[in-house]
Amino acid sequence: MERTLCIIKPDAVRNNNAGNIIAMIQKAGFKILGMKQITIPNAVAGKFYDVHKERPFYSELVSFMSSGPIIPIVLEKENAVADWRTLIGATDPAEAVEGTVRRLYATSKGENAVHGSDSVENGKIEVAFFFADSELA
Ligand code: IDP
Ligand code: MG
Repeated sequence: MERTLCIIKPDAVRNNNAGNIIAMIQKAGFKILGMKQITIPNAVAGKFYDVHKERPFYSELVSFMSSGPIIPIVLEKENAVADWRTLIGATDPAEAVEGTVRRLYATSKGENAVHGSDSVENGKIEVAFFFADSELA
């Protein structure tokens, strides 16, 4: 079984879309192994997105991700990483396929409702960033 990290981002929590997104996750057959609502300081958001530190949108992204509560969720399923990316849709909601989370709930390329790990290896690293083993069912 493969694991991936989902984060319901501050825009989606603020807009009360967390419940709808969790329903989509469960309908798609993912098992939720861990979930919590937290607010992270700028420094923690900066560390999580360290790989993007040279990108022009980095500081905007870091302030956004620390602007309010987020809900990190550990998902498990066969092919979890790729299947969650498919359900999320493209980074830019204007390019996201009909019925995807971002098409439904994202407002812009930056404020795009959810995160998904981009590889199995990064999934492991990102799960460990937010959860201790003892927090996972
Ligand atoms: P992904 O979330 O689809 O994997 P990445 O390229 O890894 O997209 O970018 C990480 C996050 O950075 C995006 O989800 C989005 O919140 C933000 N981001 C990406 N590109 C832009 C941009 O051009 N402007 C503002 N924010 C962006
Ligand atoms: Mg990414």
